Amino acid sequence: MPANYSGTWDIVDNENIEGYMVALGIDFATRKIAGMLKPQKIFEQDGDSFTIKTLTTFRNYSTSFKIGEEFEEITKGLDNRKCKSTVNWENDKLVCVQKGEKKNRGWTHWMEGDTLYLELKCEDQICKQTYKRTA
Ligand code: VL7
Repeated sequence: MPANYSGTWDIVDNENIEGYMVALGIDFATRKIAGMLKPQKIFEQDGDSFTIKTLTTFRNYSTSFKIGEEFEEITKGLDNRKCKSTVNWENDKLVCVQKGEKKNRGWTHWMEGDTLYLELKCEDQICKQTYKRTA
C-alpha cells in the first residue's frame, strides 16, 4: 500500500520561495505578493490518482495526475509555462519531473506523521516548504 497523502495541510515554513520564483522569471511585484502567502494544500488521493490543490488568498493552483503517466501541465497563474510532467513513487515519496524550458524543474513531497514536506526546484534553486495536517 502506498502512502496516503489525502487531507488538508497548512504551511508552517517556506524557505527560499524568493529564489525559486526568480528562477521561474516571476516579476518583482508578483514575487512580493506571492512571498507573503500562506498556502494550504488539499490532497485528494484515490490509489495512484491524485489531485493537489494549492490554495491562497491571491491565486489557486490545481493539478491532477496518475502515477507514472506523463501529462501536459500548464502552470497557469504561476509562470504560465507548459511542461511535460510525470509523478512517480520513490518509496513513499512523490517525485515530479517537469520537463520544459526550465532545467532541473520538479518537486518532491514526503510525509513524517502529521508533517508534510515539499521541495520545489528550478534550475539551481530549491524552495523548501513544511506543512502541518489540519484535517
Ligand atoms: C507551486 C509558488 C510562485 C508564481 C502566484 C503565486 C500563487 C500558489 O507546484 C506546485 O505544487 C505542486 C506540489 O504540491 C502540485 O501542483 C505549486 C506554487 C509555488 C511559486 C510562482 C507566483 C505567482 C501561489 C497558488
